[in-house]
Amino acid sequence: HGSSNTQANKLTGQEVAKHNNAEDCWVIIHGRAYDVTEFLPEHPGGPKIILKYAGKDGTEQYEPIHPPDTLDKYLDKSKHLGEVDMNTVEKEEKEEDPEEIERQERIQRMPILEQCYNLMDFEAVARRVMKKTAWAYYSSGADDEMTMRENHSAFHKIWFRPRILQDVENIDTSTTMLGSKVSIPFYVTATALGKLGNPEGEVVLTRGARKHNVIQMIPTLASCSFDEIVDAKEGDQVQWLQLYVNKNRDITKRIVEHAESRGCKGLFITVDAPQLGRREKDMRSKFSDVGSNVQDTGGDNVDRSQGAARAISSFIDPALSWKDIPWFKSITKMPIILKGVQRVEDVIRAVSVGCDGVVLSNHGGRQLDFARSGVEVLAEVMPELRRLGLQDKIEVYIDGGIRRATDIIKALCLGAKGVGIGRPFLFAMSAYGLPGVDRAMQLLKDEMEMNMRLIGCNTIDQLGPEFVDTRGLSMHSTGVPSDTLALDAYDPLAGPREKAR
Ligand code: PYR
Repeated sequence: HGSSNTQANKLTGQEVAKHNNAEDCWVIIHGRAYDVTEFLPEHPGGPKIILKYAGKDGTEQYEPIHPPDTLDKYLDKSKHLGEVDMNTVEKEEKEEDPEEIERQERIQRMPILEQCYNLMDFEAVARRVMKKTAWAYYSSGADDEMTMRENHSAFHKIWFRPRILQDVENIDTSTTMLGSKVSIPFYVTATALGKLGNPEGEVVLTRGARKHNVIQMIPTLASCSFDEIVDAKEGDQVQWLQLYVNKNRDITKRIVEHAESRGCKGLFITVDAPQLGRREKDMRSKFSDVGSNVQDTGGDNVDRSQGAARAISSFIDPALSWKDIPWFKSITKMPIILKGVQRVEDVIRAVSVGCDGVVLSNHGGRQLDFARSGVEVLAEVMPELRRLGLQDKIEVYIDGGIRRATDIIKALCLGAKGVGIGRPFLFAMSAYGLPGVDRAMQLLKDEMEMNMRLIGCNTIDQLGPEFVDTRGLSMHSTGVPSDTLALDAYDPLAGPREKAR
């Protein structure tokens, strides 16, 4: 390309535009040109999406779904062609997309933040204002989405047995998780592709977590790089790492060692996703433009037309097994927690191989449909651990469907050390940015204090199984038909609705 360099040795748009096909493909990302011809068949998101930008500027598509170090990490330096004089690059005429125009109108009519009174409200707003593909990726569950909905409704089958006259003037919701003090027993669990919801991505959650003194679990498949998310923390703020285990264990070892050196206080190995589930909403939205945190060049037979989840996950090792746990223990001093345990036998096995914790989770209903809710599994696990005298050998967490502080309290009564919350913070961030995340966390804190008071407990260690009635928990059918007479008479709350059109 040397001959065509113009002023200040920059490439011109015209020069780049000549390399516009599968045999010879250059693209511009953030003002620099790259020769991706040989990389095309290896792109985890498939070659098609790159070819759409062959000879052109692909930054806008690229940005939300690739951590900033992607090109340095995965494209040989010889293919980095240098700066482009962006004044010489033809601006694409953007067609007016009617869907996007409508979305912008909905954003204009968004309820103000103070109209959101609970976590569901953020979700209702996010649904209206997010880009369709982004909403589809975040909100989708596996298959018929039975487990996804069960996660939330499982909490409706647990009822309280509050106690009275306890002097509940002072309430303290603080506790510890894996030895770290937190102000309230929830953590921000790992969720992928944060920049789909907010241009700044996961660091927004880092800031929210800091403000409220809660722990953030950093996802392997974040939009921001791992280091950006760690750099965004302050002081003694605590972060954990969620790990997808790569077929190439050298890569995994590097990730784990780096996380430990950067101060991560827990290694959460995802064990419920040897292959990512089938999320049809995501697939339907034809999310072909993906490739977050690409860890593998695997040009094998990955089907790349199946939505964001499939496209970003081809590196995950389905051969991961119990035999690997000693190896993890040999490469890190971080506590090891298995994320995605779904039966009591596996909790006991996790104790016996020396794990420090488990997260009873079905991955937000995004993996095996008809997996039971974390809270139902919890109710099965804790009595058995107590019977075996193992209850203090391991910290038990749950995630999935938690939308209210009463859900958190129910889980803690049943013996959970804490709960993970994922989508609600993503939706708060997508709709309202950091102020949304801040408000969502504050709402949970306020609900928590009030409800602790109302069941008659001042501190977290007072919560126990005697405060809940779980007899309905194993019923997977709806016990009570809807009261249609009452429905006619009932005035629903005015939610965060849009103003009249
Ligand atoms: C998910 O989409 O559920 C991932 O964990 C990547």
